[in-house]
Amino acid sequence: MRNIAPQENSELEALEQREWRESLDYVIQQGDRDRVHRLLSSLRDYARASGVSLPFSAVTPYLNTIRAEDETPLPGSQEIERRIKSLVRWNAMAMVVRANRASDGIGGHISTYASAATLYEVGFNHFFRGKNKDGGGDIIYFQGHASPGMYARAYLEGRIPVEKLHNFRRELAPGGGLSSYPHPWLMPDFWEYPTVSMGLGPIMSIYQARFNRYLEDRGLKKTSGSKVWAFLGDGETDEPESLGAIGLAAREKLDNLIFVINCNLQRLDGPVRGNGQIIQELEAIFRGAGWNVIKVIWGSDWDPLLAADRDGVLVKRMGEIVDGQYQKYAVEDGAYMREHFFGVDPRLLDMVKHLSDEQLKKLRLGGHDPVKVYNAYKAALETTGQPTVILARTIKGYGLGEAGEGKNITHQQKKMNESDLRVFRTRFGIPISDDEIADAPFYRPPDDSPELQYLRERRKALGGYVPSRSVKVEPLNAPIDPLFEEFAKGTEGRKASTTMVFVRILSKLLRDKEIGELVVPIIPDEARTFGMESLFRAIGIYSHVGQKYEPVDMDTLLYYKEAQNGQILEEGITEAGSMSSFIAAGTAYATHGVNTIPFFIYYSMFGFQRVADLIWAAADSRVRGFLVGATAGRTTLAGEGLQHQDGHTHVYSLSTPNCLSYDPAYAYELAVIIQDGIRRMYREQESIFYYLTVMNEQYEMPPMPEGVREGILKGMYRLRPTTNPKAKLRAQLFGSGAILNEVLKAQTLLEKYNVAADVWSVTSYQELYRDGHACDRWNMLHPADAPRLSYVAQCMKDAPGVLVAASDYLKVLPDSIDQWMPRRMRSLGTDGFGRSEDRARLRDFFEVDSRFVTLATLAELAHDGQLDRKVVAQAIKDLDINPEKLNPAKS
Ligand SMILES: Cc1ncc(C[n+]2csc(CCOP(=O)(O)OP(=O)(O)O)c2C)c(N)n1
Ligand SMILES: [Mg+2]
Repeated sequence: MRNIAPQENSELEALEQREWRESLDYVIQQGDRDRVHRLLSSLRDYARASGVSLPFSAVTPYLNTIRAEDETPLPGSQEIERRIKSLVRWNAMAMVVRANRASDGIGGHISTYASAATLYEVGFNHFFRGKNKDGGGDIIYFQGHASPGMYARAYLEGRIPVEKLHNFRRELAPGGGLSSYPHPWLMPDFWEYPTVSMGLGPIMSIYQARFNRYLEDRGLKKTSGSKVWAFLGDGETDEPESLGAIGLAAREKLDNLIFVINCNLQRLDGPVRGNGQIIQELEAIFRGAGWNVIKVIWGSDWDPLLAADRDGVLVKRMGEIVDGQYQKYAVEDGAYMREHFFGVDPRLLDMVKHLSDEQLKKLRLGGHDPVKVYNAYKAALETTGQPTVILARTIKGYGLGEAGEGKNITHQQKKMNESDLRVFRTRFGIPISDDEIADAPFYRPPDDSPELQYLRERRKALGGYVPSRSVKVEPLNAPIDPLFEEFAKGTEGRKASTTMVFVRILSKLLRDKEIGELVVPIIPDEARTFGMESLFRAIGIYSHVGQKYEPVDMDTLLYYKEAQNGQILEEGITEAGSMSSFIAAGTAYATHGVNTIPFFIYYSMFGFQRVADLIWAAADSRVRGFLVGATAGRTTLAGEGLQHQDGHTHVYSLSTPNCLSYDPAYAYELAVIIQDGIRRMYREQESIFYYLTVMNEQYEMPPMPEGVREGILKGMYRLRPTTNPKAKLRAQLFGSGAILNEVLKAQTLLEKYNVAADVWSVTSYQELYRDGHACDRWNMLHPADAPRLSYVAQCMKDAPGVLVAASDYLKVLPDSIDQWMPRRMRSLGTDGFGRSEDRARLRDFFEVDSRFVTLATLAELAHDGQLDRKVVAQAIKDLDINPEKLNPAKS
């Protein structure tokens, strides 16, 4: 090979480049872009095959994805839309300012909505479909901190009266107020999806989009007309939940899903990526995951400059500025921009010499330009086979000027002084006089003004107002009671675990003609652990594309069957994703008018402990369904040890007000709870959901005693009274879940010490605790009425003897109902870290087996002066208990 001198080399290269470009131009001019695609791909493959390693790049230049030449003009009146937007801006700002004047420190956010106003207004005027549109309308996750903007718009729409605006963040004010953020629990006619815990909106929206497909594929509801929009902040993308499921969205080709990320480059404290570029970073991540990425960085003002950028110097300059510096340009004046942005290259300076400093300052960014945003949304809607993410560049606190625009403090800005208000008013042309401005009054033009007429007409054409929540679902009246009858009989000598019983209940429900199709089993890669693999074949695993392969176990009875009408949502190892599916299925009664009944079955340890915030969002969403924590119990799940043995999720679950928690021991208890749950949630339409723990210890399931149904549901009932009620030494023993059997054994052991004990099954300390407090509260508030008796007190009215409770959970659970007990109660529980061991040793270690229940009862009797302490000391020997053993609560 001949050596080419560098000079000669670059000339040759320039020539080559020109020739190649001309060839490409020829193909482009033919108008077939797919051909260009194929050509370049084949060239790339050829280069690779010839040993040329091409650097990987997931990013495109720092430019808008949609070229100006490819844009369509905004339909409708841009001018009226601008005026509407200004009014919303003003009222949103005034709401926060007024709230903080009325009540200093009440909070609220001005700058989030200020930066996102165009992103929302283009949606409201052109895209967001309301419930009256075919397909049920769009599902929209509004960014939580932008809520003042949504309220301000609803005020213009006439949906929220001005009194409520006065009471923003004052929900307890007479007449009610507006909740700080989107909370369906608090505003059930308005908000549909809670979003303010950052990261949850994005992941919920992904699984919602997938669930929409599921409903359609399974013939339950036609949803293909509906889009799922998720609006999120750029700072929010740091939450693992925000990006953690984007792979699923691409894999499932969810073209019904659109993310809009408001890239104002700032979060609460300061820049999201001061030293980097969040837009480029997100582009790479989303493109890598297989999403369609649309960048909306520059507004139309920049189009002529870019058109004049023949050498690519402007594009190069745009791409080399880091976000912290871009933020600086936002707060500085035009002269600074000229000097520091354009000043690095005479060609750049030349490009803007016709623009004044003021004009430079006003060069709009893409996210503030309705035409750019409109075209991005339109392209997203037209995209097939992929979800779309729109990365829109904006300025945080846009329009606040000196009061906060682009400043690091802007997120926390809640106040505006008179001169700030005046500037804001003038900038957005709000007809409020100087005399009134100091008050920051709300402004709504007359109903027949062009703005309000336009706004109403647009919403009418798009199918009604959003956000708006209305429940239009028929109560489920199918007779389900016969399904549960067999469980009252017990297992007639056979051993079974409550997990096995649960699977049997689920299978029966699934086979039921009327409600079977509504059941949605959700499992995060744990079906075999829970013995649920028989469902694979019976009802199939949902897959939009069916099964494109021959499963290795095809010749077996229980093969791994994927099907387009499959019913199980086998989510893989993602409790967060599964929980998001649970929320989608458990709120379908409101979203889609379909009573789907989700059962999310998971390792109990990886539920409340891992995804409690999503469970909180589920509760806020008024979800219905059953969370089933399987292989539960600190000492019942043998072998697994510290990370898997759950002895505390029942304590977590108590914190969720509309979640009913149960720790049942027997088949009939579980059956009664599920049966009643379905009645309450789907027939009575109560907004509650259930947390049930089921265990893997197998024992005989007894038949259901007479008259215990109510007790099971209320939280406790007398299971086995003593045969010797007249005995001198008496005790009441309380057992739950698998530990109930230990308590029953203790009842027999205690007979040797002449102690006669009654045994109670406690199915829910949480329900007992809630009832006790509700009762006390009522009594406190109604001193003239006959006092009510808590359910615990009613049960214990004539129950003699010392009180000892044992469960496989923290001692605090029994302790929580101590105050309604007639005497002090001694609690045994599993405080501490689990161990890898067998059940017997674990129960000895945690001091919850029959021996410890016996010992605790004797110790209580001695404490009471009814028994000589020597008997207790002897019992310690008899029961082979080491008094110097480690304290499990601390070791
Ligand atoms: C899980 C969670 N952590 C922290 C917060 C507190 N918080 C509220 S807004 C905010 C900054 C938001 O920044 P970004 O997502 O960029 O939104 P922007 O307001 O800039 O649009 C933070 C940290 C929260 N709401 N949720
Ligand atoms: Mg931000």
